Amino acid sequence: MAVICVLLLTSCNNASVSTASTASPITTPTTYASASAAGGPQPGALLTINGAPGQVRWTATQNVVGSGSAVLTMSGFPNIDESPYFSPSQLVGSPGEKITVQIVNQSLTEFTHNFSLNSQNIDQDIPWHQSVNETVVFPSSGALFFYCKYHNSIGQVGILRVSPAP
Ligand SMILES: [Cu+2]
Repeated sequence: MAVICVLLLTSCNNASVSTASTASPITTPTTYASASAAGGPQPGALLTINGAPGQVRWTATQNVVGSGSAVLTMSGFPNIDESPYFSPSQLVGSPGEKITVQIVNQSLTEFTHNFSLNSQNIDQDIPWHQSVNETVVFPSSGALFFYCKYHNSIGQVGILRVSPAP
């Protein structure tokens, strides 16, 4: 039911939203993380990770090794005050691997979100119910953090990792 409502909202909204030059309407379906990896954090948990620009509101991890691309959605948990998150919250790739990430703002409420990755000079707003493609590069080791500069203090932080999930 929630998914149907969101899809209806999306199609209604697309008719009236002006298209920013760097953004395009959402074309991907709404998905919510519904299960965590075995033994991993529970979806919705706030993780404190050294070096991160805020706590990570955990959704899921996705292995993108060799895939060249990923879809990153930005929304909120309806049952946790719409706390903003990235889904998946962690992408696992090869050292130095370059991928194109489609970043989709499908918030239930009219929020502008943002994708920032300081070391790669990315600071990109994504208007409500629009999406943007960005090229990102995995680090040579360890992890890099991306975040929404408007909501990183309340958990909208994600991870590019070249080693297994925490
Ligand atoms: Cu945000």
